Amino acid sequence: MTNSAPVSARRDLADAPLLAAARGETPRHTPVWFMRQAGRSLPEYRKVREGVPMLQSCLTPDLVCEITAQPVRRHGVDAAILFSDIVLPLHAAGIGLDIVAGTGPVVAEPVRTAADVAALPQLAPEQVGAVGDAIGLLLAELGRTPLIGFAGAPFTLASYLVEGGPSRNHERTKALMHSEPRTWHALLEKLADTTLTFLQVQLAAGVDALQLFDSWAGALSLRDYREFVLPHSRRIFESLTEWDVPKIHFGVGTGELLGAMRSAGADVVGVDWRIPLDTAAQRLRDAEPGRDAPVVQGNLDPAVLFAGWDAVEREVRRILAEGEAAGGHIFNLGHGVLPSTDPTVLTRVVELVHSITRR
Ligand code: 1CP
Repeated sequence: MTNSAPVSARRDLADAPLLAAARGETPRHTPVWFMRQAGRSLPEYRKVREGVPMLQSCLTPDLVCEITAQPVRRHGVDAAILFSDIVLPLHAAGIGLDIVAGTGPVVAEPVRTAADVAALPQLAPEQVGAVGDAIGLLLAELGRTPLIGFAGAPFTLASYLVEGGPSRNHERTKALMHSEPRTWHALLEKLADTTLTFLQVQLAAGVDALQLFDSWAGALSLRDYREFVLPHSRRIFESLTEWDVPKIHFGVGTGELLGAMRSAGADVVGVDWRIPLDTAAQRLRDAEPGRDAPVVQGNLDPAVLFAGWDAVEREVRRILAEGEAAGGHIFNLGHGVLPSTDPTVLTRVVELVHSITRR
C-alpha cells in the first residue's frame, strides 16, 4: 500500500489538545480520554450491541461509528478511539477465533508449532475495508475531535494465538519463545505484518493518532522483551514513520520496559497505575538521554473510580501534578474502563481535568 494519496483526507486538527500534547507542545488544557471508553460501561452501548456479536459489530461501519462517538458525546473526552478489537484483523484474515462474552478472545486452533506458524494467513487490506469505511463515517461525525486508531502489538496477539485465549501466566507463549526462537520470531514477523496492514488501512482512511497495545508485555523481563519482542514492535513503528501522526505505545505492568517501549519508535508512552508518571518520565529520559522530553499517558487506577468522588478527585489531582512534573501528559486510566464503572464518574473526571488544567 502507498502512503501518498490518502494523506489529504486527514483533517487539520493542529490545535486539538491531544495532538498538541503528543507533539510535546502546551495544549489549552490537558487532554483526557479513557482506554475502553466505548463499550460495556455505557447503557447506550449495550442497547445498540443487543443481539449483534462483537466481531460482527466491528465490521459494521454505521455501528462502529455510533459506538465510537458515544463516549465523545457523553463525556466530552478529547479523543475518540475506534471501536474495534486487537483480534479483529486476525479474524478478518481468516483465523478461526471468536470473542466470547465474559471471557474474551478464544482461538479455535491455537498456534504452537512451526507448521502452525507457516499456515497462518496474512491480512489483506480489503479484508478490513469495513474498518476504513467506518473511519470515513467517523471523520464526518466527530467534528474537531481526533480519532485514535489502534492495533495489538505482536507479543500480545501471539499470546492469544499460542495460549488459545486469555492467559494469566503466558506459559505456552514463553515456552515457545525460549524453546523454539526461530518459530517464535517467524510468528512475530507474521503478526507484525498483519498489524502493519491493519494500521495502514486506518491511517489511509484518516485516523489522527494511533495506539499500539502491547497489553501483556509487562509479563516479560526487560531482557526477554528486548530479544523476543522489541525488534518486531520497532519494525511496525519504523514502517509508519512517513505517517505524521502521534504514535502511542501502551502496556500493563511495564514499569521496567518503558524505555525500551519508547525506543521502539513511540512518541507517547502509556503508563499503568503502578508507577508514578514523573518516575516513568525520568526512566524514559534516562533510557534515551539524547531524545526530546518524553510525553506520558495515564495513569488513574480504573478501580479507584469505585472509591467515591473524594478519592477520585484526590487521585486525579495527584496524577495531574505528577504529569506536570513529567513534562508532556495525556490523562487516561492506567488500563481500560471496567465494565461496571459508573459512567457519570468518568464524565466528572473529564470536567475536573479540564477545569484544573485550563490555560
Ligand atoms: O461483547 C463485548 O462487549 C465484548 C467486550 C469487548 C469490547 C467492548 C472486547 C472483548 N473488546 C472490546 C472493544 C475494544 N477492545 C476496544 C474498544 C475501543 C475502546 O477502547 O473504547 C479496544 C481498544 C480493545 C482492545 C483490546 N482487546 C485489548 C487491548 C486493550 C486492553 O484492554 O489491554 C485487548 C487485550 C483485547 C482483548 C479483549 N477483547 C475483549 C476482551 C474482554 C479482551 C481482554 C480479554 C483478556 O483479559 O485477555
